[in-house]
Amino acid sequence: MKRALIIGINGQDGSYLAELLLKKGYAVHGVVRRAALEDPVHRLANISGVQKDITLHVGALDNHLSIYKIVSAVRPDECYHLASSSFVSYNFEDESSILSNNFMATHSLLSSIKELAPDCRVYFAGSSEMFGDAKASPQNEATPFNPRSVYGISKLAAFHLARNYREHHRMFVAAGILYNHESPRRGHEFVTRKISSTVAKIKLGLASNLALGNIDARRDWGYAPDYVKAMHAMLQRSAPGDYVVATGVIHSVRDFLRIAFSVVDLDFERYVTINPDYFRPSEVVNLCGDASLARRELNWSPSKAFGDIVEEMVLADIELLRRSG
Ligand code: GDR
Repeated sequence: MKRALIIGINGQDGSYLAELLLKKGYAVHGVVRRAALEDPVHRLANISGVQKDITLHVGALDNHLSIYKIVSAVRPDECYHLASSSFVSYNFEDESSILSNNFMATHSLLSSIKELAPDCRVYFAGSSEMFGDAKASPQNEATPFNPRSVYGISKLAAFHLARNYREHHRMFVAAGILYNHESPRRGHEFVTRKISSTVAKIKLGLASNLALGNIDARRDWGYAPDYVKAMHAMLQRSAPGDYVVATGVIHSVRDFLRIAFSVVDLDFERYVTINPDYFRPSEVVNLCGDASLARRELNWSPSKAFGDIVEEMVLADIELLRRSG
């Protein structure tokens, strides 16, 4: 039985990946923060369906020894590094923790694996934010990086570190360059879930307004359960590589809004207000991924159309609210 270790197992991607690996017969271990164990109803909700089938370890990403001890206890065959500060914040106050959580934590993990389980195959979660203000569109693995946020810079630095462990230490480290991917398990701080959960509240009479920033911002939005399949496929290759994972289709926040409100037969123009506080000082405008390499080498393709993702998210949030009374 193969052992997999998922850092950040209770997040959107970690939870879908845990389900996928359990189905494939893996022994699944996951790392969560102590605070998550103390508030399982909220913070372990994504893995509540599989919690009895997995082994959880408490770890702090900013504590090298805690990561080292977990790798030592699990000795994984595959390790998926999904935990990070994932909100693209432009606040100066967040910069230090973003750099530490995304770069230094990656170093703790890679160096621990090198010492304790050098044959372990590692997946590193890179991001389209590494392309930032991209000079070409669509982007593929050869497009130059041009990050425009501290988040993008932290991911790019960690990506180079991951490549360095691959090339210099001859470890199997694969990197996904993932574009936005959504689902009913998406965190509420991201625009898609903010919209779907507020539309559900408006439908049930629990809210009357949705305040957003730049609704003309455009993204390449895919479906999270598809994206974890690509992560797993990367670690089954004979050699590690970097892969763009994206749909190649871009939509605006406005498109998302229009569909989300139409699912409940409402017109978004009547409910949405624009709040300049939510605008970003530098918006990434050209992010659209070319996943040809993933299609060719991983046999990967997106399964769900944009409109169907939006609809699933809105209906799931309505159901969630109804169940919680
Ligand atoms: P992003 O996702 O920054 O692309 O990062 P997010 O959903 O936060 O923003 C998408 C776009 O929506 C616009 N927007 C708003 N965004 C938020 N969060 N809240 C609002 O009220 C709002 N109004 C408009 C934003 O300006 C932006 O253009 C995600 C994360 O998952 C990263 O971790 C990941 O690396 C990248 O996707 C790929």
